[in-house]
Formats: sequence, structure tokens, C-alpha cells
Amino acid sequence: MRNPTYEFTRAITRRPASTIAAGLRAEDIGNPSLDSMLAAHTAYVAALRSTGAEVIELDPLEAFPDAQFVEDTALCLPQGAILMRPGAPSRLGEVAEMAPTLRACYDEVREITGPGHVEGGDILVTEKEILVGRSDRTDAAGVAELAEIAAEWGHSLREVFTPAGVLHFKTDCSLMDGETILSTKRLDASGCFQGYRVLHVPEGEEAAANAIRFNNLVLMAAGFPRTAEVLDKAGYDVVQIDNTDCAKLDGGMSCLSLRF
Ligand code: CIR
Repeated sequence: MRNPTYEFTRAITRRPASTIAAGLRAEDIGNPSLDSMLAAHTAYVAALRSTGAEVIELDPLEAFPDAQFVEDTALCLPQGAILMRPGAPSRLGEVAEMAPTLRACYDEVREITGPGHVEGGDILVTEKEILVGRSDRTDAAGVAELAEIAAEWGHSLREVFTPAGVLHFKTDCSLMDGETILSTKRLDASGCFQGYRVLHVPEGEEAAANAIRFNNLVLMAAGFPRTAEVLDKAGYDVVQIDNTDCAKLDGGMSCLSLRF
């Protein structure tokens, strides 16, 4: 049987827009290059497709410079999709742009109506529960509204906390399989992964924690050889994707797709 937390038949991505230099970032380490970001995007989509999945590639949205980070706009579960309500005001309008595609893919589409906020990057779905990290983008009211929908669909949801100064919960962790999480030590130290098998990202390679398990592959950012070795030794088939330009906008592997 398919494990819906990491075995997927479809993904949605969106090509980066020419306006990416206006994208949000915590710290300015220079503007991303559109050409390099497009090349990395093409490699990312090719890796997803190489597993046999269908990838729906959406057109760039010039009015939304962060719109290629589609993960933040929705949560995809086997029972249906839930449209998020981003905590970043400049990103709120991305949800309406994503909605028609999800309505075409799912019979059931619900939405976070507010006043709270939740971004998909703060949500980690495991086999036994949905972990939602409160962060600067995801607040208690948003988590509570999401918990009601999740409960209706038979999921238990646990509120956890994204470390201060970290954009999203999944900036610091990823699901590797039914029982295994890749995490930074700083996030694991909060105790949120008790009962899971945890693989630690080596010190100094924290930016490699945002990876995705997608069917037989693990996609991770290139340039973190010790993390790649940890995953390789644990038996995962790792594909490294250049994340240099997305990283300038605090983005990583999970942000770039919705997977279902
Ligand atoms: C933002 O700050 O919203 C974007 N520049 C990056 C979003 C990354 N998304 C994610 O981790 N799920």
C-alpha cells in the first residue's frame, strides 16, 4: 500500500517570476539570479518526474515574488486539500492563485478563513500525526482552525514550536520515511520528535535540514557533503539540487512543491 506521507503520484510547482529579487528574506545576502534559479527549478522538476510522478507546472506570477514557494499556500492530505492563510501579508494573495488548481485535483478543498494564519512550511505530516510549528508566520488561532479540519478528517494534530529566528518548522526538519525525521540538533533539542527515529544534520550544515522524501528519492540542497553522507549511509537515494538562489530568499526543497 502507498504511504501517503512520502509516496506521491502528483506534485504542483510554479516557475519563478522575473520579480524574484523582491522576494522576502530575513537577511539580505544578495539578490538571486533568475537564470540560475530557473536552471535549479528545471532540475528539481526533472527529479520529481524521474520517480514516475506527474508534475503540474504553473506559470510565474509577476505580482507575487515568493509564489514559487507553493508549499506555503496549501496542505495536501489524502482526504482533501486545505488552503492556508499565510502570515506574510505580501503572500496572502498567492492562495487564490493556487486554489483553482487544487479544486481541479481534489473533490474536497477547505480553507483557513482566519483571523489566524498558517503557512504550509510550518506543517510536517508524519504517519501518525500532523505537527504544526508556531512561528512568526503561523499563530495559535491558525493552528486551532487547522486542527478542527484535521480532526474532522481523522488526523491528530500536535502544536509544536519553530525555533526563534528560524523561518518555518520545516526549515529545520524533513520526513525521510514512516518513522524517520532529518532534523537540526537545535530543533530536536526541543523534544518535539520523541518516539521518532531522528537523523541529525551535522553541525554547520543546518541549511540542509529542509529536504524532501519523494517516492524513492530524497531531494536535498547541494553543498552539504556531511548531510549527504548521513543520508546515504542510512540507505536513502539522494539527489542534490542547487539551492543557492532559493536560499537567498530563505527557500529550500520542501517549499518548491505541493505533493500528493
Ligand atoms: C518567504 O519568506 O516567505 C519566502 N521568501 C520563502 C518561503 C519558504 N517556504 C518554505 O520554507 N516553505
